[in-house]
Amino acid sequence: MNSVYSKIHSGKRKKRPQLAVLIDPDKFNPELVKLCRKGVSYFFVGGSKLDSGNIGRTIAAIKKISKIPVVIFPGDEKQVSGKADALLFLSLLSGRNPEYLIGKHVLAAPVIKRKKLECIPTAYILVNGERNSTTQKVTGTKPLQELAQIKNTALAGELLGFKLLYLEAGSGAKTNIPAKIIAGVKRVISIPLLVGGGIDSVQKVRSAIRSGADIVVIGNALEKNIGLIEKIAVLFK
Ligand code: 1GP
Repeated sequence: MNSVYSKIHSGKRKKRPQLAVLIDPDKFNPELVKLCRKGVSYFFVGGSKLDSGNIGRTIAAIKKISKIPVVIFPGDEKQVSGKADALLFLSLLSGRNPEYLIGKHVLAAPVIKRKKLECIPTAYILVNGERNSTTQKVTGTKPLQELAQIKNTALAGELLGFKLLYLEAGSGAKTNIPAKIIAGVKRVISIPLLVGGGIDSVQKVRSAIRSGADIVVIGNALEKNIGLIEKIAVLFK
């Protein structure tokens, strides 16, 4: 089966970490997409305050330039478009807000089904956060701090049947996910591990890979400096 999930899974099986470039449609820069060639496995598209029209237009624009699969990383239930190759169906397991655990999913489910979009159930865990991230504000939840709690939450996600685990430090976070937390979570789960938030240098990418990230997600740093993609992409060839 030629799905996005099988591509992710095959990267993990072959121990070949993959890179996802996150594009916020409000800050879409076609020049960045043009620079993404070898080394970039996915475009993630999403943002906290967008509608489906916005998402669809951005995906169509990316697809005109590039053949790299586009995956929706939705900020809310309206960010669904049949133009994407897949959607990460995120459940915010670090929080206790029912809307972000199941409520919004009930609203999005019939749309996803109608659009025949590949849907990848993803356990989403917000970690650390020295400042109030957008995710915290929008969802009204607090990030997890303690390693034992993070590991147990990750494990619960896997046992509940989620297909991916996403450790999130928050968009533009000052502190990215520490190596110790990535490595600790990696030891207890067998599903692919995504790591993102505040990764803005080659060193931080290298550290995430060494600690066990199967997919490293980068957004803000590339919006600020598109030239960084070439230095980072070589780590994924
Ligand atoms: C945010 O994890 C992603 O949801 C990427 O974060 O924009 O800080 O790279 P950055």
